[in-house]
Amino acid sequence: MTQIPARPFGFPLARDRVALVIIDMQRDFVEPGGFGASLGNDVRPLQAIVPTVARLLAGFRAAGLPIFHTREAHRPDLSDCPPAKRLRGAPALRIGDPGPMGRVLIKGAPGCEIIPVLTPLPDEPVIDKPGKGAFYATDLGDQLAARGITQLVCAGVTTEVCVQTTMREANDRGFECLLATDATESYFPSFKAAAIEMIVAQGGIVGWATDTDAILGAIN
Ligand code: TIU
Repeated sequence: MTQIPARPFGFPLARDRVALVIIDMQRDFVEPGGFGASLGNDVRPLQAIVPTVARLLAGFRAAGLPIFHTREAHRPDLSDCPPAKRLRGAPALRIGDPGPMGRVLIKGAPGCEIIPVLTPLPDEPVIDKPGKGAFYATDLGDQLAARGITQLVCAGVTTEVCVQTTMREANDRGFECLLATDATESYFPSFKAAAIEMIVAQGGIVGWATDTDAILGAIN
């Protein structure tokens, strides 16, 4: 068994049971004028990880390993968006409002699409999720179980919101999760750092963390 150098200790890679999950690399989070920006955030730090996420994606494709993509995406009638989520705070644009990239976080809107450089291939499932975690109200768990996947390499945005929530959901479902630390980003550098520490603390209470080179070195 290959061990990937990681924190808090080597990740015991099971090559036949691992998948990459790229979380919410959508225009709405990464580009100006989207949901992330409407919440008052500077999106540039998220743009900076795009080449690294692309390298991780290319490595999984080259290795012939399964890849899942997620999107935070709601139905046009907002029936899967609780008012408590839509009405929270005072964003410049709420979920469902028309913005420069179409309706914010609504399936089919240009802003809801994954950024072009990371466009999923036809055999790579795209999980539309109404929550922050990718398991809540989706069939991700069933899809992973059907393929015998028990380990997730996690990347995407934002580290302490949708990525960490998804890792916690996965951890509780028995998955071993490895975060690619340079293929994830937050609008808040200190939150990213804290999220990584929370994940690896206490003997890997949520999972493991390492960089993209370590992961690519093990799978290819
Ligand atoms: N606001 C924020 O940091 N994140 C989200 O709302 N969604 C995701 O993290 N995808």
